[in-house]
Amino acid sequence: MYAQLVETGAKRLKTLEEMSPEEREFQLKVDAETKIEAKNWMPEGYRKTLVRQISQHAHSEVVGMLPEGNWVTRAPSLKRKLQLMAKIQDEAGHGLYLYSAMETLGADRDEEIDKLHAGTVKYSSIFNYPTLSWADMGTVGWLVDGAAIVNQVVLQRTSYGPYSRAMIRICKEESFHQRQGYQILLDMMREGTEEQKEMVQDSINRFWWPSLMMFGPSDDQSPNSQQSMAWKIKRKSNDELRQMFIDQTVPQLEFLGCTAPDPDLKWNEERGHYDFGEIDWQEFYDVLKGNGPCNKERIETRKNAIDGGAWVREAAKVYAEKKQQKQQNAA
Ligand code: BYC
Repeated sequence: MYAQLVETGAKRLKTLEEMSPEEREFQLKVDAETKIEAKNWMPEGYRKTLVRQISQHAHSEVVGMLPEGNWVTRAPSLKRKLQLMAKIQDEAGHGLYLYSAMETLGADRDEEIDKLHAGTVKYSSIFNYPTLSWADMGTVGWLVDGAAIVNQVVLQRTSYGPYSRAMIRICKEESFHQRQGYQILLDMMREGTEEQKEMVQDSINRFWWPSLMMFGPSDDQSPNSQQSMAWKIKRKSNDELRQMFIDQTVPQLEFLGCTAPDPDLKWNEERGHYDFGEIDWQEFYDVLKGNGPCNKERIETRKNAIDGGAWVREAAKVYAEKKQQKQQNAA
């Protein structure tokens, strides 16, 4: 029904009548669930919103490798080590699909990565928390990938074709991630020592609230949602997704024999949903501002990885150029 936001004191969306013919045609296409493709006309705001969201998403996948990378050398068995490495490699792949989807919108990958390193763009708040024990590998897989799946399953129906197709593939891999995480926790709870069981509960206590924050601010505090929903970039609101996540996660939590650090968490028969306590939004915004426990360390590590890998990129480029030259000479 609506396309672009217009400033009229209070922010509201343009009506179809207020739109230019191009904007109207675009909006009707979105309303009819026709995917928007890279070469189609699109409002500049739509393009910018997608570049912002997809690049943040790509950065999250890449920075998201670091908390788990922390435990590769300390995995308790070869099987667990291989599973963890496979998961981390999948996250790198997700970053690559997403950067590619972003490039279809005319954005430059190197420029966007430079912005990440300069601290001027965001990535998911969750990756600014430390992974302190092996149980965190289970909790990250179960809660963090679990929250990511709830958000991403819906994004498979996002209006921009390349993003939607990247999401379909990513979701398949995320399901494995979530299950391997849950299995780690289940094994620790069923076969572990008392100390290992306590480790699981401690890990859940630390990751519970930050996982709920992954869905973003509540709907009335989310500046981008109204427009993104109208453009069908987002298909469900932050609060709707958060509630879906809680409803599906609490039975899994109970099955583990663990609890959430939330005294207000209880089933509400009337609503048909779990009620839950107030999220500490101050903590969320502090992390977004760069003041989370690991923000500085994460960016430093990414910068060092890029700088340290410069010689590999350089060597690969020279090799490719030489190979091409050889082929041309032979032709
Ligand atoms: N962290 O108006 P809002 C993964 C920002 S990684 C940081 O609601 P929007 C995985 C938001 O960007 C999962 N920032 O925004 C990888 C905005 O700031 P700007 C990553 C956040 O975009 C490895 C401001 O707050 N998933 O799967 O409509 C291992 C206001 O928010 C966060 C995605 O990126 C946050 N949590 O909605 C394991 C999914 N929340 O840009 C797992 C794709 C909000 O205006 N993204 N902000 O300065 C989305 O679905 C949406 O961008 C969000 C936010 C729901 C996250």
